[in-house]
Amino acid sequence: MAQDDTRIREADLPDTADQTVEYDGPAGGWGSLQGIAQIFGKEWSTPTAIETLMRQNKPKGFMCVSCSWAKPADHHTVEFCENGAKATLWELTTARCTPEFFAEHTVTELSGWADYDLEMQGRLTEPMRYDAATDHYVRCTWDEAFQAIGEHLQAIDPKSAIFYASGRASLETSYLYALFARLYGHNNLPDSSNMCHETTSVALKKLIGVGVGTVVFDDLAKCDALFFFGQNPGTNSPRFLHPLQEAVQRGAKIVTFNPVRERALESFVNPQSPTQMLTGKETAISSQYHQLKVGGDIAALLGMCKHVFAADDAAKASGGKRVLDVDFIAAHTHGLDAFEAKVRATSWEQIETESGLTRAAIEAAADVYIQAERVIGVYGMGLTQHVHGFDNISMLLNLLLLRGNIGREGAGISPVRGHSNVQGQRTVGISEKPELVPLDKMAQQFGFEPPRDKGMNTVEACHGLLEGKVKAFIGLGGNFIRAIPDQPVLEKAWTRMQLTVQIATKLNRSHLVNGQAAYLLPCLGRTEQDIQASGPQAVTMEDTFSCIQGSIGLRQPASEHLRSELAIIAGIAKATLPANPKVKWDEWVGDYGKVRDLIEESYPEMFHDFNARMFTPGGFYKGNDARERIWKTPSGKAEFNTPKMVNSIGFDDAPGRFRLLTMRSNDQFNTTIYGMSDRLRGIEGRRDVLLINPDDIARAGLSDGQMVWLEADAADGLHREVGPLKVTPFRLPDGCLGGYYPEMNPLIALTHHDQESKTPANKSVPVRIRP
Ligand SMILES: Nc1nc2c(c(=O)[nH]1)N[C@H]1C(S)=C(S)[C@@H](COP(=O)(O)OP(=O)(O)OC[C@H]3O[C@@H](n4cnc5c(=O)[nH]c(N)nc54)[C@H](O)[C@@H]3O)O[C@H]1N2
Ligand SMILES: Nc1nc2c(c(=O)[nH]1)N[C@H]1C(S)=C(S)[C@@H](COP(=O)(O)OP(=O)(O)OC[C@H]3O[C@@H](n4cnc5c(=O)[nH]c(N)nc54)[C@H](O)[C@@H]3O)O[C@H]1N2
Ligand SMILES: [Mo]
Repeated sequence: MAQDDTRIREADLPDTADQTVEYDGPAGGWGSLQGIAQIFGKEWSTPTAIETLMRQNKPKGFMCVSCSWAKPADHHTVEFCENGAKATLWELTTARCTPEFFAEHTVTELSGWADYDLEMQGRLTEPMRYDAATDHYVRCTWDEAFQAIGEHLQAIDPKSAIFYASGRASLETSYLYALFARLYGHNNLPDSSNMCHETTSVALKKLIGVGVGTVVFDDLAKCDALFFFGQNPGTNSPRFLHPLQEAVQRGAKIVTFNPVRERALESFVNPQSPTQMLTGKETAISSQYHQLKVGGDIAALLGMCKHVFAADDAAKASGGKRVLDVDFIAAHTHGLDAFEAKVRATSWEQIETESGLTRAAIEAAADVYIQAERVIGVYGMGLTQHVHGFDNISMLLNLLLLRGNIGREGAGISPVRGHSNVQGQRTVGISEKPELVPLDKMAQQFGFEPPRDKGMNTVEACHGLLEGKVKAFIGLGGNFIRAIPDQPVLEKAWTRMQLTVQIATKLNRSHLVNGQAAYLLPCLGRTEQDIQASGPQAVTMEDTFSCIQGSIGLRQPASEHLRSELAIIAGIAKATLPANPKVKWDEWVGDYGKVRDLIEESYPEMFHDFNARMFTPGGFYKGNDARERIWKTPSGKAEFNTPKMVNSIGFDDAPGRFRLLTMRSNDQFNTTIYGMSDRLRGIEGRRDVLLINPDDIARAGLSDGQMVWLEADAADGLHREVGPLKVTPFRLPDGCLGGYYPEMNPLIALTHHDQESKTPANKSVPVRIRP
């Protein structure tokens, strides 16, 4: 779309009627522009905001603060989407959350406010200390904050501290944060990835030897078919819709498995195409859409594999071309026999019951798979956030391995990552797993003995907190308390900590639940200029396709008191740790290029010539062994995994028990709620809804619009409830309910997580409805 088209005023936009149940329009199109205008009204059309947006995701511009989608070398004039624009404008807001604001409201009062109202106060402007005597946040200087935090950290056992990171902070900041943790003495480095794609990091690492996807951006233009399992590009990675549309237009097939009919996977109008915008012509995206049961993916994938084996049997019998890639399987894989036996032993009847799909539907999907030479399997939280999430991912991998779809152009497995640098944080050492970090190298680089024991991940940190083992928490961004399961229980335990420190751009719930000493430290956002001793600084990020790219902020900072995340980490570290001639915090803050040199020294294969390559258009690729068919697994091969169960939910279907899936709306970025419109699902004006299909409404004796409560039905029997919620008819499979994240989080038991990675199982929570 031409540059002028971004200057749409609200008045130019068509009205959309309030629709409570279904939205028939396509994703993208005018609706996406209106979505931006509705929230940002005045702010969005100011010339400087437009100018900022035009620099988004471009070489020498800044990288989107929203998701981790690729920033292609061959970019569009407007290389941002509805949600990327919202995230940027959210950071550019003119509202300010100042010390005067905190003087007017006690923390207890603020903790009664809605999440939305908290963030609406705008950007934090000055470092604040919590004063328990008056229950207010009060202004303090940076030096006071650093000094006090350093003294608290010195007074406790380092192993009782948690250093959390939400996946936005740059590679430079993340590297230093992890280094600080280890110099101080622990590996307790959980990050948002522990609630997100940790299942991927564990499953893919174990089965193909790399913890990330094998697909690169260019593969999208070369595949013959894409299979979508539980990933919603329309809301969560909207720039994905362009390559999807192109794929459809050149004849590639898209097949979707999702309990929810997500609009963008059905059809799309490209806001970058003037013709499509004017004619309203949509591209149909999925050629098949399979609305399976929540947790039904293992069964659906077993069924597809069953059909592949049957087709191969027929080919063998008739002497035709084999359907299995037998050469690939022989040379590159291990474990086919056990897996094949399981597939053959699983009946179609069981597959149909567990998936909620018919045999004919599953066979139709498998036929697309068989006919395609090059296939990409895409997935998101719909596979990772289950009790048997590991097996979900392994099943998608099994299907791909049967026809050699890993390690070939135009084919592979593609987890779509969340936060803009969540994958990169893991790459440069933010990990509770010491075996993933080059500790020997770092010992040498910085002349110290790093801790070698395993640290706590997110769920373990929460258990540690409940057991009283955790004494201090530092949050590098994010909204930990709101994102985790069992929120009310953990909030109570939280206040027993000796120290809590939050580094943030905006006020959120996690800042209102404080330890005995608490600090709220405001930082620069990625869109803002970061000037240090050697001049303006750039930072780097890794996208979902493992490409690393520089980002330069250009805006005037929201307040003169803000410091960069890197400078804040360095400030705390310097006040905490004894002097070490090899650890030069001031020098590193003065020139981030020196931090990149350190990263290069620690990880020479991925980061050679880091400073020289950081502005490579499209980013530089860090490499991926599985893509080269080098399998760094114990067997030296890619592993078929035989699932022990046929669904991923980890509980039984008792009478009256439902499977609740927690979802993101089109108007939110995780716990940040931009507004009350879930346009692509036709839900407007409220988030306190319980989505349920009309048959289940009737069966449960409820009525449309009735207010009800949800109660957890967890194995531990503890009482957990959320409500009241408005019963809202919505096309979902029988026995499945939908509700919004994070409002539903008090219903999720901390112990309800993926068995292998401990990723909370947010997509299938056992609940009951109480009228
Ligand atoms: N605008 C916006 N963008 C975002 C975010 C945001 O909140 N807002 N969050 C960012 C982050 S951190 C992340 S991790 C990503 C998340 O992006 P996604 O991975 O897309 O995550 P969700 O939207 O939580 O869920 C994805 C889909 O899984 C489906 N699903 C639920 N249960 C099942 C199931 O059992 N089987 C199958 N096959 N599907 C299922 C849901 O209906 C939904 O369509 O997005 C990132 N981008
Ligand atoms: N029920 C349920 N729970 C879930 C999920 C789900 O699907 N269902 N999804 C899970 C997933 S995938 C994830 S990733 C987690 C998300 O968990 P988090 O990453 O912890 O949470 P966010 O909501 O992304 O954090 C938002 C806050 O980050 C701060 N912030 C924004 N920009 C910056 C910045 O540039 N620097 C700093 N320092 N701070 C900044 C702001 O203060 C803002 O309030 O939630 C998980 N929880
Ligand atoms: Mo995420």
